Amino acid sequence: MAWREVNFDGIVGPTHNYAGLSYGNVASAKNRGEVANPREGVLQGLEKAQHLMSLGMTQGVLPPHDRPSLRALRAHGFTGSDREILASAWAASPALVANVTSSATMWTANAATISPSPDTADGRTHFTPANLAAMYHRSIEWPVTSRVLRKIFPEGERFAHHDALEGGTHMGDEGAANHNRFCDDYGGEGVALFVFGRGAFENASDLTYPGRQTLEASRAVARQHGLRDKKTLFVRQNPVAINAGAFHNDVVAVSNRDVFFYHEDAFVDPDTLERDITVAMGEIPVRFVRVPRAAVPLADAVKSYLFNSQLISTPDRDGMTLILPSEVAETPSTKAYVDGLLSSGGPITNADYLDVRQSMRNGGGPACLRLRVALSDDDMSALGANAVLNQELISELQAWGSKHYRDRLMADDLGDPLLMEESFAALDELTQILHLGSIYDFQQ
Ligand code: SUG
Repeated sequence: MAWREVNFDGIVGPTHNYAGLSYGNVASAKNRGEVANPREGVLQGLEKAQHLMSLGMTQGVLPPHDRPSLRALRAHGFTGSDREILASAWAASPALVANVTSSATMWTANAATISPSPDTADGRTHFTPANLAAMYHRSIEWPVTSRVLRKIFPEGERFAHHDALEGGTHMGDEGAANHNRFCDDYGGEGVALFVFGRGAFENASDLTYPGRQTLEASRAVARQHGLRDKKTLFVRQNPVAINAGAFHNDVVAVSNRDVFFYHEDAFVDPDTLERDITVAMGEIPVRFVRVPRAAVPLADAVKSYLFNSQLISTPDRDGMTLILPSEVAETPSTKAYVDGLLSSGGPITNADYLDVRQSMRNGGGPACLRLRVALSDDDMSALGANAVLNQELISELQAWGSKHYRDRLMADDLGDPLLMEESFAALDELTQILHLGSIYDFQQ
């Protein structure tokens, strides 16, 4: 049976803006207060999805969430009609409104951790939505994320869903951004590598920025997915990388099948890690592409998002392809490195540069915008909703975004009731396009 990796990209939401909400995320802090262009953002994201389709990849989408989150505002004690809730919350705390209006759900690498069926004890694909407890604006995402995932991957014989981990920041879980899976073919048994920032019950005094993911959270996800001990590894992210702005491991490392492309400073002891991965993989050799800091300083890796690229196997190309943000081509050290990499005779032979600047300014590169799911032909036939793209659907989404989205959004606009109403109207229409049913609170 044929297997494939499907990338589910987060659709940029109509309230995409630069509120500087993520401490430890250098781009989010730097661009605080800038003017955002949600329409350009949604079209850039769809363009990326379209590019992957043109390479023969199967491509899906996940919808943005309803923002402002009236559910969150009600939980803060605001009452009345939708307009009254927004007006009183805006009068009380524009910062709170900015948090509940963020379009951060576009970064679907943080939506969930997924273990495909060859790796799990019960032979089903397991999903745990990430609690994203480290950042308030993201901690409110998981209930809608879970509803969406359950629509697309119906619970039952093939797919199993868990709730997000309880326990607040002690059990902080950031989803697939801190998870890599090594395998030969996608349908073969894989090795899961979970990367954490700190222990839940320790004082990580070596961190200046938050270590968002804990070891205990990673272990809990692995346990509830039924992963095999010998095929599951846990490694701490290098505090040096976190303190340099790599708030998720996918800012300094990316894998695909048997290839691991990562920065020398991503892990404290890369030699031991390579040995552990090699042992866990058994017969299947892993190809490591370790990028030395002498070639690419850590600061350039974080600034350009070299490692936040998508590393993919396309049907028509022999070697693997990197889907990189344009910033990599504009940073001399990373551009030179990639040029050399392609002619080095190694596993990565192609590099495509794409413009996702609206997302990049909030610290979200190509890899942040996608959630990977390894699926068999039978899994594909069991999917619900209409979230896998074809040319017609992508054109429909482009027209939908162009019609509904503003081309200019600033912090001062977030209290505007018209923005809320426009956004809900757009999302209501989107649920019809994607056959998602009523997933938003305003539709219940
Ligand atoms: O969680 N930025 C996101 C970026 C997530 C990137 N994802 C991965 N690396 N996989 C975050 O820090 C900024 C929103 C703002 O400031 O308005 C934000 O949430």
